[in-house]
Amino acid sequence: GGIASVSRFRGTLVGAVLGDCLGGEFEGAEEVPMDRVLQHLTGLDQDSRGDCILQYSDDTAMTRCVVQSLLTRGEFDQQDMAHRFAEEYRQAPGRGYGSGVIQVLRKLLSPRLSDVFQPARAQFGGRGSFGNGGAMRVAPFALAFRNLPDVKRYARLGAMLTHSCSLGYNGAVLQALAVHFSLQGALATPQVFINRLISEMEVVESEDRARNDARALSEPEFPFCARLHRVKDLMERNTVSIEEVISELGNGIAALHSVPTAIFCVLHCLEPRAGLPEQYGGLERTVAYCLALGGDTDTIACMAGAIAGAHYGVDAIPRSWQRCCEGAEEAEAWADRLHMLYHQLPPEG
Ligand code: F2R
Ligand code: MG
Ligand code: MG
Repeated sequence: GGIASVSRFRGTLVGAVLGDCLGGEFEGAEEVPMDRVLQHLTGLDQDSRGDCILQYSDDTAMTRCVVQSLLTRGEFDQQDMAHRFAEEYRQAPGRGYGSGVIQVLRKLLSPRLSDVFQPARAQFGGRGSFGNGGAMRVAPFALAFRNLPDVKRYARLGAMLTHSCSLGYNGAVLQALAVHFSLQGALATPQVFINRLISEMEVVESEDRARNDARALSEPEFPFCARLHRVKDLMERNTVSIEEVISELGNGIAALHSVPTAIFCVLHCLEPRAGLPEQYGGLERTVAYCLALGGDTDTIACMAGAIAGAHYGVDAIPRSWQRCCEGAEEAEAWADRLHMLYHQLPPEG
C-alpha cells in the first residue's frame, strides 16, 4: 500500500499481536534452534480446523488499552490510559506481566491517587523501570499522531505511566519513531531509515535526565544511539550469526537490550537469508528470526512485527498465522479506526 495506507495500519497492529502470540512459545529460552521455530510456524499452516489458539500476553493486553484510550478520548489522556492499564491487569493478571510493573498497576487502581505518574516514579528505589514494557505497547501512538513531535511526546508520556527511567521511556520513543518512519515508507532505503533514527535519538538522549540515568547505570552516553550505531555496523556485514546479534545488541527484558534488536531484525530480514525458507516473505522472515534469538522473544517479535507490518502491510501476513492468534481480528478493526483518525489530522509540517 501507499504511505500511511490502511494496509500498513492493519499490518502494524496485526504484526504486533502476531509477534507477541507466536513469540510467547519461546520467551525466556536461552537457545532456540531455527528448526524448532520453523516447526512451530509450520504447525500454524497445518492447522486447517483453526483450533490452535495462541494467547496474547501483557504486550498485547497493554497495547489494546492504548488503542482503546486513544480512540475513545481522541487524544492522549493520561488518567484514562492509566485507568485502563490498571483495570486490564485487575481483570486478567495472568498475562505474564513484569514482576516490577505489577506494583505500579496495583497502585494505579487506587481511587485516591491524584498523580498517575507517581507510582512509576517510585519503582526500583526511585530510579524507575528500564524494562521494555513502555516500548512493547507504543505502536498505536505512531498511528494516532501524525506529527513527529507529537509521536515523540506522547510515546514518552504513555511509557512514563509505568516506566520513569529514561532508558525505559526513551526505548518507547525509539520504537514509536521506527513505526512512524516505516509507515511513511522509509524502509525502502534502509540506510536513510537507520540514520534518521540515530539523528532523532541524538536529540532525545541529549536531555540531562537521559545523561544522568546512563551514568548511574554505567552505560555509555547516548546509549540508544550507541546501539543503533552497532545496528548499522551489523547491517554492513555480509554474514552475522545469532550469537553475534545477541552479544552486540542483546535479547533481554531491558528496553536497551531489545528495542535496537527488534529494529535490527526488521532490517536484516528485508533480504532473503540463509537458514530461512525461500518461500517466506519479509514479515515471516522477521518473525522467525526474532524467535530464533531466544530471550524476550514475545516482546522483540511484537516490536519487530509492528515495524515490519507497517512496512509490508497486512497482506504480507499469512492468514493461517492470523487465525491462530488471539486478538488479531480485533487489531485489524482497530487499525481501521485509527487510520480514519490519522487522516483527519492536519498533515505533518
Ligand atoms: N515478564 C515477562 N516475562 C517473564 C515472566 C513471564 C511470566 N512470569 C509468565 O511466564 O507468565 N514478560 C513481560 O515483561 C516485559 C516487560 O516488562 P516491564 O513492563 O518493563 O516490567 P518491569 O517490571 O517494569 O521491568 C521488567 C524487569 O526489568 C528489571 N528492571 C527494570 N528496571 C529496573 C531497575 N531500575 N533496576 C533493576 N532491575 C530493573 C526487573 O527485573 C523487572 O522486573 C516483557 O518482556 C513482557 O513480555
Ligand atoms: Mg509478554
Ligand atoms: Mg516479553
